[in-house]
Amino acid sequence: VDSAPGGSGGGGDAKIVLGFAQVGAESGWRTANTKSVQDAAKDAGIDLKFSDAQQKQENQIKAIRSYIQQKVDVIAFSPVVESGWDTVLKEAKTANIPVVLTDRAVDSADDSLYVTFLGSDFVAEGKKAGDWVVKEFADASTVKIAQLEGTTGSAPAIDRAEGFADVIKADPKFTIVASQTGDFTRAGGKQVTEALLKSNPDINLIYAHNDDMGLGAIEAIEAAGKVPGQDIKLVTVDAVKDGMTALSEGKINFIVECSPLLGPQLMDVVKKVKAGESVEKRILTEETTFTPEQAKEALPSRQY
Ligand code: GYE
Repeated sequence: VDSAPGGSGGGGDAKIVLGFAQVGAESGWRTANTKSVQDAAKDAGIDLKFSDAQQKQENQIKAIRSYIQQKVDVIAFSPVVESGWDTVLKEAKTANIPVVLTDRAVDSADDSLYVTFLGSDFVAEGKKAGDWVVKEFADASTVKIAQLEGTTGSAPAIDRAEGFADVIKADPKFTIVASQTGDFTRAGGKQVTEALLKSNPDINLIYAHNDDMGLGAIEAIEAAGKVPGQDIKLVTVDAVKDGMTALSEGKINFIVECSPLLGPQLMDVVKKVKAGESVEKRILTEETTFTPEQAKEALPSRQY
């Protein structure tokens, strides 16, 4: 008997419809994250509506509004910056559409505007980078650091800077002599580093908020006739394949992992939310760190 209510003639339960507003395609991390979300939706039998905001908040807001209009079951998004979301989140709430934050957080005071936040602890990542720097430069008397920041106002840029600063401030021999955004892109990292090497040719270390900016920095360092990983050391965050390759070659010295494979966890949350089950307000992803030796071992089986 064909008794499925509201189905579109297929005879089964109607599929869950998920609207996902992605940040963009700014980095290797983001590409892997998008693939993870798309593959996991397929595996879970969830109907995914996907949009790419090209790193612009206004595009993300438009996408979320269109998902509200289409009456999707759940909205998930990775907020490009932390602030400015309350209005659109209230619109979703009024329409009774639950919102899941993935990867990046918002700074809204009212946490009833979203069901949960699924993603990494970016402050912890910054601390891990700082801990490595403290050990690596244990015998140095002064250490000049340049920081390549992620997208201005984004949770990972704010938190990775904070965690790192917290650790290195314990010893005055560490100074951040320059800190600028490269917008999480390779081109941005290259451009900022080019200028930086002119104004601060004697820096000892670059801390880049992601691998892509670190890879851009490597190009700029080599073009300036210096050896990345030796003349100027590099520590980055993400551990995507290109970053891990540079690490295994000694061009990057240390990488703090940030996993982009959030898709399966996201689909679990979406199913639970749709079924009216409760979920944790904060869901953390598990991560590690890599040295060049560990990168060589991990690379052959690396998924992204
Ligand atoms: O580290 C960076 C990407 O939000 C954690 O965004 C993510 C960051 C990631 O562009 O590569």
